[in-house]
Amino acid sequence: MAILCRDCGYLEPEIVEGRCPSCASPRRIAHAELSELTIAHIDCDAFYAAVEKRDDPKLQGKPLIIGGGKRGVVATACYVARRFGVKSAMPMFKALSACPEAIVLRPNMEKYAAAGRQVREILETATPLVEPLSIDEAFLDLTGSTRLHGKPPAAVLVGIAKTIEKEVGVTVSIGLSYAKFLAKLASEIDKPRGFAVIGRSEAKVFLAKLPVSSLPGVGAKFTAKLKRDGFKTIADLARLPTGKLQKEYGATGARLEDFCNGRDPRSVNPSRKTKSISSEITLETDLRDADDLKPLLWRQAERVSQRLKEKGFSAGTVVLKLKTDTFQIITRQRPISPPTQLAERLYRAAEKLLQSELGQNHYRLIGISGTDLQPEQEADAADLIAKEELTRTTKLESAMSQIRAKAGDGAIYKGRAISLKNLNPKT
Ligand code: DCP
Ligand code: MG
Repeated sequence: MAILCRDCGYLEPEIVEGRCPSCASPRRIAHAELSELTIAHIDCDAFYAAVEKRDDPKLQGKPLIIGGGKRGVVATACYVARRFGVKSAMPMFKALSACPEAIVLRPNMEKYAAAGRQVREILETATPLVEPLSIDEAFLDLTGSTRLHGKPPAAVLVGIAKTIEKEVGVTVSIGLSYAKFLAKLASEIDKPRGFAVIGRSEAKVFLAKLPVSSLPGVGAKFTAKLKRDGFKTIADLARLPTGKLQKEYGATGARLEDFCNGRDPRSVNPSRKTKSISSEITLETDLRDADDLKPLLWRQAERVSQRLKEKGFSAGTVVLKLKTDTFQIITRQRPISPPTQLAERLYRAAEKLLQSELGQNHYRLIGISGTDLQPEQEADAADLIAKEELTRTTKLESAMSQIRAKAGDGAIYKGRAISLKNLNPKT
């Protein structure tokens, strides 16, 4: 039975009672499989709130809720506020009646995205096998990394948690196991600043008592169906004969049979498919007029077009993103057929979407994404667009790309982007 110090990562092969012999910390974790387990899930604690507390020492120790706005719900609450029963997705009025002294802040997504990226970069120093799941969590596969690091994954993970605390200023919880979904369940066990292990020896016993909704892919609807069919806990599923779940629920059932028996065939997959290509700009002054917004929109269309071409994609849907001066995010989308790589076509679709949003708000951010990505071979199929228009647009755009490649990004603007130069945007 090995024992790991959660503060300094010191790992002893045998349990020695008391504090860590290396750093005297009492925070130690013992497990027979500690040196063998390689799949980890790392999740930041009360992420948005942690970033805000990092940036404002006056918030330390106080109950803090991030949320509000039009939706009027809690995005997250710090662990002080959670003691009063405040939870994510709770209506704000309910949260404030549970914890009237809570400080409420609106989310600052750009800040959280930057912190999330920083966390990811630290994870990637330990292994290239990092699979991000959301802004604040990722799976890591540290199989075969013991020689490189000179220590087993459990000790490497302690180091990662310390680096994140020091460099990003937020804390994380770690789950360590041999399978992805078990690592994710483990990271929940001991939050915040947690480190929990689920080994092969206890996986089935651990799972048995959990509700079926703890399994990946079992959402509210499927949970209700399983309940109607008499299955409440994972043990209820695990005791079925082999093949029964597949017979009842098809491929989903087969997956469930794996999970409820502590098996997860999914590997940690760092190359998550690109789902969208986007470009956005935050403005120094909030803008509302078409004449000001359209040149910016054109510039984003050009950037998205450029990236689509670089990555060999075309976009089947164009999404317009706007953020109002009160930080509400508006997204509007429109299919584009045939899919495109051309700035001109991206722009025209986005412009139509923008047209319906004009006059209602001042905007502090405007952006375009190309989603529903298709291979570039399907882009701008000539027989489906007026031929003359297509060749003119393609020729013009490729000439502009060439000039930019030689002379830099600011070298050439199409007419509608000229007024950009006067706007002096932030990014
Ligand atoms: N989030 C949100 N709305 C939700 C849930 C989450 O806006 N219903 C946001 C706020 C969270 C962030 O996503 O800070 C990460 O989600 P988590 O579920 O990991 O929650 P936290 O990190 O806040 O808390 P925990 O310590 O439980 O992980
Ligand atoms: Mg989290």
